[in-house]
Amino acid sequence: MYKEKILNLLRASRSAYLSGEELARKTGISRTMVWKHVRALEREGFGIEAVPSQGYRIVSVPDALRESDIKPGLKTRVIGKEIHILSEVASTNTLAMEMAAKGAPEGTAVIAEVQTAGKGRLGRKWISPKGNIHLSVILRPAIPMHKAPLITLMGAVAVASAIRKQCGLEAGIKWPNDILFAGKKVSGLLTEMSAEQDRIRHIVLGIGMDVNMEPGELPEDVRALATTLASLTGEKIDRTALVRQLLRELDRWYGVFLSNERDVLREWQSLNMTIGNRVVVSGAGATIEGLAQGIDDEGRLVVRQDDGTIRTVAAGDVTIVKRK
Ligand code: BT5
Repeated sequence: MYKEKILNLLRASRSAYLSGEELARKTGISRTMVWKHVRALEREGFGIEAVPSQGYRIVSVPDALRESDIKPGLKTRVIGKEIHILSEVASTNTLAMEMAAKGAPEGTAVIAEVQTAGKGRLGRKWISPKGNIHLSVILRPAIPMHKAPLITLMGAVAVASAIRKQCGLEAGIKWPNDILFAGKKVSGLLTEMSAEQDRIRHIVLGIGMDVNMEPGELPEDVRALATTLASLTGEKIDRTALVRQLLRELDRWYGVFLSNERDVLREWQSLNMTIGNRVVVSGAGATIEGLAQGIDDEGRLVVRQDDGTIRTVAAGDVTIVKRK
């Protein structure tokens, strides 16, 4: 427990040194004990620099995701109360849907290092190599079915906020499910649902993030449209810290969503980079072109065509043809 506290303090201070004295004071143990725990962390694969007059700081972390690193001090209300980590799975979304059907509690998170059959929307593939984050959470909101698409928007807000907080990158959202930086995709979301009549049984919100993978892992056509957080920041990302931040942001925004979905829509608007631009929306039957005017209460995209007709689109792929 003290070891985890020390680790969390060191993680939180990122590149700044924390003195042995401060660590001892904050954890309530002696400086010698602090040193012993630091040594134990080193044996677990953490690179910790110790400078006599300044203190300790983390210089490298083991890259594997472990529940024992993610859980301590997480303090979320719902999300991540149960965490399942797998080294390999076909798809975390498929597994989470199965677990949800068998009664897994709300907030259960399924994480995989590698997916062998990662899913995108509309039967597309999500390439899921080692070094990235593949996470699905089980949700059981008491909302009518037509509100379910808002869960994707809520998830996008949480992902963009986690990236901003953890990596310092001002990522934006492209309707409905892409997180972009400088026009390139760093994360995609896939929401699946099980429902009967108008009652939602459960929703699985799946998040794929391109974090530390080698860009060469992606086929050339996809590579041209994607990027990784590591290449954007120029340094390897602490995936554990990022997963923790993501679980916290999901917890926070899911809570906001349940109490007032308009607050989520407002935040989405401020992070979005679709509205106000000329767009082409495809994949929703006919292709629609026009000005992306906004989103409605159900998260659908409202497009004004050149002849003045207003079209509302529930699903599709957006290409921004002209920025405002
Ligand atoms: C998405 O679909 O963006 C949803 C991706 C959701 C992935 C997560 S990972 C955890 C959970 N478990 C799953 O099985 N899935 C979820 P869509 O908007 O349809 O985009 C798919 C398209 O993105 C593909 O057709 C490729 O062009 C491109 N793509 C595939 N892999 C990519 C990657 N790793 N990074 C960026 N783009 C990728």
